[in-house]
Amino acid sequence: MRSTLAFIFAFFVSGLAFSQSAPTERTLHDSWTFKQADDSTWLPATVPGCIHTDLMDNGLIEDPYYRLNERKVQWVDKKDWVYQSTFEISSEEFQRQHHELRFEGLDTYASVYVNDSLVLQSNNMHRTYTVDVKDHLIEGSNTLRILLESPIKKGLELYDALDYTLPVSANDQAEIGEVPDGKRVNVFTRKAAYHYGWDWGPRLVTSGIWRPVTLVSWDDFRITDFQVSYAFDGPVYLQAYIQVESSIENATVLLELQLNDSVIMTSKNRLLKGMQTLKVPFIIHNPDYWWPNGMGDQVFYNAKVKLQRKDLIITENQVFGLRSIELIANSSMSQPNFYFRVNDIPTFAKGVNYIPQDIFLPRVKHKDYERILKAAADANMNMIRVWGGGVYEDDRFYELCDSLGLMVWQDFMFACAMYPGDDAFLENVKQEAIDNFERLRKHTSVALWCGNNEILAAWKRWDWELTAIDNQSPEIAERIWQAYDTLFHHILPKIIYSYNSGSDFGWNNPQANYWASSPSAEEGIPEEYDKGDTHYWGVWWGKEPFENFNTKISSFMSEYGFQSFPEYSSFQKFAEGQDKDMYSEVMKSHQRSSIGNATIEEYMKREFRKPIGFDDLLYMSQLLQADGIQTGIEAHRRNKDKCMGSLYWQLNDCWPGASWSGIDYYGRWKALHYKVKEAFAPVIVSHEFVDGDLLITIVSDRMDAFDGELEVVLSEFKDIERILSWSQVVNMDANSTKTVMRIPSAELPKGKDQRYTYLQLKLYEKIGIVSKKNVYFLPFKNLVLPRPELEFTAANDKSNLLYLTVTSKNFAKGVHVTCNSPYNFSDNFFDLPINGSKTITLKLDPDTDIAALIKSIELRSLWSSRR
Ligand code: BMA
Repeated sequence: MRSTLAFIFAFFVSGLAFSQSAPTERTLHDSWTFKQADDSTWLPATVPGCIHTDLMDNGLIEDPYYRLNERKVQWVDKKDWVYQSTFEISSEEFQRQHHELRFEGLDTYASVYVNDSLVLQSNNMHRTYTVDVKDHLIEGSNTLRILLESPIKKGLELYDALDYTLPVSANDQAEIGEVPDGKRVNVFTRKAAYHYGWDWGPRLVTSGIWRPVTLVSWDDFRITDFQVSYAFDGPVYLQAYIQVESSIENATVLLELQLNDSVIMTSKNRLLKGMQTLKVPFIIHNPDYWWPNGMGDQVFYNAKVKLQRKDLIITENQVFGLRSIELIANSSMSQPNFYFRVNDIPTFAKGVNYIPQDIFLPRVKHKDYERILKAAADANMNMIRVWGGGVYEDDRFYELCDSLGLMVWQDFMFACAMYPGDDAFLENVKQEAIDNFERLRKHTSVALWCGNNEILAAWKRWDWELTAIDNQSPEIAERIWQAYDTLFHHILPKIIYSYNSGSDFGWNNPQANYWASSPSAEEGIPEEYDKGDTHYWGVWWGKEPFENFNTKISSFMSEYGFQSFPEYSSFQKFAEGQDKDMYSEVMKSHQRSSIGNATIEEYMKREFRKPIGFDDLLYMSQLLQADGIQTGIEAHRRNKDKCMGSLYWQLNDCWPGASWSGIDYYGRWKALHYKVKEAFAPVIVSHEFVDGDLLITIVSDRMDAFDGELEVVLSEFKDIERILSWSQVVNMDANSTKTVMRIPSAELPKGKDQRYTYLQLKLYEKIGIVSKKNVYFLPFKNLVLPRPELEFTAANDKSNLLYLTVTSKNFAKGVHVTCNSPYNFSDNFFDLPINGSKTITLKLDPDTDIAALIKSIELRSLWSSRR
């Protein structure tokens, strides 16, 4: 009796003290400690974070990016680690009806304990796990403990349990990882593949709580998803889908839908216990569309849903742009047969491949996403490929792509390896795909879902299939292929298409596009040049000349690239004076391509004379890379009638070293990024030598026609700026390419010596020059360049910009300006004609010591760098 009374009293009191409130989300990121599982010393930890950064913060390991330190920390991934924190639950919070813990990223084999009860075991860093912890929480202090088991130990168990061997590319640097018998275990663990090493990154296999941990509490009902779908038909017909979970039966709620702050619909709805989807149709007349960068504005609508029952009000927002993006991938042999039609306009994809910005992912902050994606948009790109050996990126990444007009080619996270095909593995990746598709499909920018990177190519073209048949057996080869077929031709497309059709999951438009493998001709058919997308690696891996970019052109060039070194100021951040040699241990270790430094050297010998010093070598490697990739981009764009995409490899780095990137790990733009910006400009003048004749082509991505004038000036490097010139009126249609001038070989260079002369191509419009380019008749090593006699003046005004004017007496190739600033100049690595002058700007922080900054400015050009 006493206890019944006490219960009634407690119920009454709590009923008085607490009324239902809206769902709350509280991150649990404070007071974490960690230790090695078989150790007893707890040390402070950062969550979200990872084991390597915690060990660094506690002074237990040195920075693995510095010199050869990576080798000293390979023990870390062989250990198990434990993370622990406590958090308070107030009596008010305790009384809420539902409590869940949401883990947005556990890396990777995690056992989660709440107050010593095991509540979750996870095995996939790409998934979000949500667990009901209502029965495990107590009022007052609660303990959250997470055991993270070694991914290498777990990987080896799975590797040894399999009675055949899965082909895995050498990007898994098992030898550096000191894994017994060099076993490549990365495919067994749903963890970012590049953590195990790649040909542009170190091997540092992390463990950690790498994304937020949140306590979610709610009463009565909540909105679990809110999505707006639409179809175009003059006006746009939309449907808001509000997924609601209710723990009470027959609750009447008032639903209100707002669009851009105006109420467009209210209704009464009866909620059933459990999950349900409320649908609200509406129309937008005279819609404004979302356009990719360079084609128009990125217009967004803001939908807001409000559910109300008595004094409990729950709201949710969804920002969306209206656009249609169709992947046209038909099997016709006429090119282009693979391209994106955006709002009914065939759109040339100008872009790049993106890799994670750090091995230690939680170090990548919002400002880093902003910096890198803004750099992509500034370089006139409209597409970015999130490559399949990394991670499904942070929400912030996609929000920025939405607002910058960068369409996203999203790979699922599978790259350069055959994967297991057992039921547990397939179920795991199915859930991973659902989690990420549901999270990312809301983003206007997501244009394509691609099953994997280069796996089909490896199986069919790199002879993995034949090797599996020869070294194992035809039956085993068939089993390996079956796993591929099930995953990429059934599980993944089924998820996407069922959302498209609305059948299984209740959602539909905008339609998502799926492509099974990059590169491929069509499903299960490997790369062919006249079908589908291609990765062209004849330049670099095949040592083919840069000129081959002019002819090796497919419908869609989704990868091609060339390496360079980071500049000297970046080198100084990860190495020392004694490492100043391309073949020093440190420089070799910060180069992970099997053919790396020797290939840079070989191409450099084709184009340039020997660099004088080590810093000259770094600089010239960048000019070389920029020239090569610019040749590629221009060739793809000139052939827009048969090629509709150019995504070079790669935008950025995950650590400091030699790589194909255009922006180094420290955010420094290489020559490549500046040249990409020019090569992807809406209108370009471009050239190609065909049988010795010079062909000049204009490419326009503009949405309207324009008239202009092309001028070609034959100049000397010294003495005569204008020997002779040609001009031609040009009329360009919208979204077109046109060869506007052909100068026969006999006319070039008009009796002058090719070693002393070059051509300046300039395209004028009423407003002035819209595009320009220099053309040389010989490789740079054969040109007789004069001393340019460079000078500069610097000034700043109240706009927090430094204006730097560089002048040259004679022609200067590749003028590179450096100084002690974390920012990049507005332009760099530019050429100057005789008596040339160029003003560039640099952002200044309010506390910049301007005099010291100006003192640190240095200029170089090709002339001063080579023997
Ligand atoms: C491509 C990518 C990566 C690799 C790059 C350079 O094919 O898919 O696997 O880093 O080549 O080799």
